[in-house]
Amino acid sequence: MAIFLCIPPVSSLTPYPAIPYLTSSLKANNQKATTFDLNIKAFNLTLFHQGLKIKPGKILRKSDNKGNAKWKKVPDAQIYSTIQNGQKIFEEIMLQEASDQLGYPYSNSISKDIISEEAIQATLSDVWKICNDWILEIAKGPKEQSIVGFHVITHSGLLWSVLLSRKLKKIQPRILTVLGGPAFASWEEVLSANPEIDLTVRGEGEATISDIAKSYNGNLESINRIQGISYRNENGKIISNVDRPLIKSLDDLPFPDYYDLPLEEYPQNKFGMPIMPIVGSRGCIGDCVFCVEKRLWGNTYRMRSPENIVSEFKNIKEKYGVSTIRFNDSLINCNIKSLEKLCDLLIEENAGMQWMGMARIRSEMTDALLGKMRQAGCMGLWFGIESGSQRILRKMKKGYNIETAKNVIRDTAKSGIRVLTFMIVDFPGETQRDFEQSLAFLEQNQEFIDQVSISRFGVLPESEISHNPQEYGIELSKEKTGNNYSYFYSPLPNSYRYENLRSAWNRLNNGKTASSKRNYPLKIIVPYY
Ligand code: B12
Ligand code: SF4
Repeated sequence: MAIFLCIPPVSSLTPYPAIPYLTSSLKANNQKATTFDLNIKAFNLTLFHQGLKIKPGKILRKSDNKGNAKWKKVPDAQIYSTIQNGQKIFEEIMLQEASDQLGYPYSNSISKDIISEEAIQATLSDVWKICNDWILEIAKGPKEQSIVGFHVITHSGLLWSVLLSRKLKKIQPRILTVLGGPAFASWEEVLSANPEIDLTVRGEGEATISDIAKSYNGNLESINRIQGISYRNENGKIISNVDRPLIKSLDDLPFPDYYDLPLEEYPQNKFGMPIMPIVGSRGCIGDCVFCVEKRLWGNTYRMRSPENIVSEFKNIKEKYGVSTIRFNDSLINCNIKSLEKLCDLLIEENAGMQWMGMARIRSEMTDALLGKMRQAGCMGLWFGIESGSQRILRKMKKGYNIETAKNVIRDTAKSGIRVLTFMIVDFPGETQRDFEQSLAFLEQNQEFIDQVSISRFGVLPESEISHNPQEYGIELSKEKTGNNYSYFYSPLPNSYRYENLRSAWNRLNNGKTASSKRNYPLKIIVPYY
C-alpha cells in the first residue's frame, strides 16, 4: 500500500494544515504517506521565472527544514513588489491552464506588460515537468494498491485535482483517486461529473483516511462501508455512506505534521520565516447568511483546550524554528473565557511568539482583553465588518451593530494590534445609500484600520442565501463552467462599487498603513495570504 497526498495549486502562500493533519493521523496509525506540494512549487516556478518582467527584491529561505532553524538570504533573487500581485497572476495562469486542458472556457486577465505568452508557456512547461515526475513516481508504486488524495479548497484546486487524476489514471488505471476538503460543492456532483475521481471524503478526514489506508486492498468493496465517503459503485451509481460523527475532543488529535511540506519554499516574513497556521477550533458561533461555516462543521463549535494550543505553539517553535503563527480558526473569539486563558498561558510561558487571527465584532472585546491579547503576542486581527449599513448587517445576520464595530476597532488599534477588515459590496438589496455608509465607515475610522480586503458578493452553495434566494430578492442560475459548481448571481452587472470602494480606500490610505500614521510600535508586517 502506498499513499500519496497532493496540494494542488490553490494559491495559498502559507502552509495549509489539512494534509499535515491527515499525515499525522496516518503516522499515528503506523501508516505512511508522501506529500507533493504542487501549490508552492508551481508558485515559485511562476514567481521566479526569468521571463517575468518583475521588480528586483529579496527573499529569505530556510536552509534546511528538518529541525535546523537557520534561515538565510537568497542573493539576487527577484520577487514581485508585493507577494499578493504574484499570487493573483499565479492563480490566473493555473486556472487558465487547467481550464484549457479540461476543455472549459476561461479567459484570464493577465496583462502582457507583466508576463508574455512565451514566458507563461515556459513557466507551465517547468510546472508540468514536476507534475510528470510525480506521476511517474506514483506509477512505480504498487499497481493495485496506491491511493492518491487531493486537498481541494478552491476552484482551480478542483480542476487541477481532476486533471492530475486523469493523467494518473491513464498510466495506472487501478490507482484510487480520492478528493477531500471544505467542499464548496456537492461531492456527489463532483463524482458524477468526473469519472477519473473514485471517491470523495466528506467532512473531517483524519479517521476516514486512516480507515481507507487500513482496509483498502485494491478493490472498492474493501472500503465501501467506511463512514463519510461517497463513491461510484460498479454500476456507475453514486453512493454516499452515512456521515462520520465529528471528532469529540480536538485535543485528542495529534498535532499536524508539517515535515513533508517544503517549508523553505514558502514566502517568508522579514525575520526569514514562513507563517505557520494553528487551528484552535473548528466551527463558528456566527450565523451569517452568506457563509457555509455551519454546514462544514455540522452546526457545531468545538475548541481545543488553551493548554493544548499552547503546546502546539511551543512545538512549532521547537520543531520548525518558526515563531509567527496565524490562527486558521473561523473566529478566535467565539469563547471569550478560553481566549483569555490562552493569553494568560502564553504570557506565563513567555512564549515569545507573534500571532494573528480572525475575530468577531462583539462588545466583550474590551480594552482589558485586547491589552492582554497584545501582551500575549497578538499582532493583528481581521474583522468581518462587511458593511457600514446597519440595514445590510441585519440582512446578513452579522449579529452586531455598527457602533460596537467602531468601538472594537478603535480599542483594538489603541491596544497596538493591527486592524484588518473584510468588506463586501453588492450584497442583495444594497442601495447606493447603504454603499455610501460603507464608504463613510472606512472614512470615519481610517485612522484605526490598517488594511481592507474588499470582496464582491457571491453566493456559496449551501449557504442560507442559496436555499432562499427569493427571500433576498434574487434569482440564482446554476451553471457548470469549467467544472465550477457554484451558483451565479449578478444583481448589479454594471456596479462599480467594488472599484469605487477600493480606490476610495487607497485614496484615504494614501499608501500609508494606519499604524505608521499612528506611529504604533509594531515592527512586523502582517500579510494576508
Ligand atoms: C484559514 C482559511 C483561509 C486562509 C488559508 C491559509 C492557510 N494556508 O492555511 C486564507 C486566508 C489564505 C484563505 C483564503 C481563501 N479562502 Co479560506 N478559509 C480558511 C478557514 C477559516 C480555515 C481553513 C483551515 O485551516 N481549516 C482547518 C483544516 C484542518 O480543515 P480542512 O481544510 O477542512 O480539512 C479537513 C477536511 O476538509 C478534510 N480534508 C481536507 N483535505 C482533504 C484531502 C483528503 C484526501 C481527505 C481524505 C480529506 C481532506 O480533512 C481535514 C482534516 O479534518 C476555512 C474555514 C474553515 N473553518 O475551515 C476557510 C474556507 C476554506 N475558505 C474559503 C474561501 C472561500 C477562501 C477564498 C476563496 C476567499 C477569497 N475570496 O479569496 C480564499 C481562497 C484561497 C486560495 N486562493 O487559495 C471557504 C471555502 C468555501 C468553499 N469551499 O466554497 C471556507 C470554507 C470559509 C467559508 N466558510 O466560506 N482561507
Ligand atoms: S462569516 Fe465569519 S462569523 Fe459569520 S458564520 Fe461565517 S465564519 Fe462565522
